[in-house]
Amino acid sequence: MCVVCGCANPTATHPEQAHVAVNASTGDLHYGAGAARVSVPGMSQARAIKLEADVLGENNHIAAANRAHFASHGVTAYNLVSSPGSGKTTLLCATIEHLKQHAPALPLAVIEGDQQTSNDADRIRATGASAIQVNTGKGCHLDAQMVADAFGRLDLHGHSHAHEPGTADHAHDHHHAESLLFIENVGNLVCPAMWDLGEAAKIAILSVTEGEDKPLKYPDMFAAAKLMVLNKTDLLPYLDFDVPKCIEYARRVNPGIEVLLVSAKTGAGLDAWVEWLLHPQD
Ligand SMILES: Nc1nc2c(ncn2[C@@H]2O[C@H](COP(=O)(O)OP(=O)(O)OP(=O)(O)O)[C@@H](O)[C@H]2O)c(=O)[nH]1
Ligand SMILES: [Zn+2]
Ligand SMILES: [Zn+2]
Ligand SMILES: [Zn+2]
Ligand SMILES: [Zn+2]
Repeated sequence: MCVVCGCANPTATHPEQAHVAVNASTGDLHYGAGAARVSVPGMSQARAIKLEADVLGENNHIAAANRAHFASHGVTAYNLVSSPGSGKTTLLCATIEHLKQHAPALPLAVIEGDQQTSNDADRIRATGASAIQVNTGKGCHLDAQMVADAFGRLDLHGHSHAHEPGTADHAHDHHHAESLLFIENVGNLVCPAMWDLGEAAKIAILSVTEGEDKPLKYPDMFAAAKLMVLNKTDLLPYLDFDVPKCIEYARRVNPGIEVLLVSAKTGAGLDAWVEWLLHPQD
């Protein structure tokens, strides 16, 4: 039945507002069962689909330009996505220290996304690496334009030549050394999955304190990720987290997803993690 007016069949009665599916035996509500996979009060499913296509279409256009721009500078970009507090910044700081030892000549930089504060960019800059903080205010994810704007301000971009303002066109190809750009997205396991930033890969960081069922509860994120990093493994002895089950859940939503176990705190697993970052195609 429809929760809005109590009628028996929302799909039949309100074809433009088929926004919620109700489980007949439990009464559970599913607002993502319609064609748009999302419900917006007062908006039809068709309109929601159109709006999403328009917004994401423009974003995808900018993301494609970012991807070409990164390639022309020899930059491999990774988009780190997770819930708040999974350890993205801690892992990045540990990764930067690790790379200082093992690949000291490798240029790298970080774009830090958060709603507010420059805490994370300050933590990255304290390692000596360059970072730009992007605050989104009420926004809950980074978009491709934000990344384009931030990338242009990084040393990594390192132009001796000038761009045409507002474009990423180059009159010539760069032959720079390989370099890494880490983009730490806003802590949010939901919508960053939809937003292409021009990255080579999305990397989902899941800390073992969050529960092994997260890939099933937030499938879009784990479906979008090339790699799942299980962080805070130093805490496993104190938790009931089931690692094989978590990996099985992640592969249920994304059969091809790769998995690494790390502790940003102890450094366990960082060798394999850094190896992956340097050779993502292997
Ligand atoms: N025990 C343990 N704690 C960790 C580990 N990695 C991060 N932490 C802790 O987890 C907390 C959150 O870490 P952050 O690095 O700030 O997490 P984040 O994902 O960057 O958080 P947001 O940017 O707010 O989304 C901090 O207290 C870290 O010290 C780890 O491997 N083991
Ligand atoms: Zn109704
Ligand atoms: Zn952070
Ligand atoms: Zn969002
Ligand atoms: Zn450029």
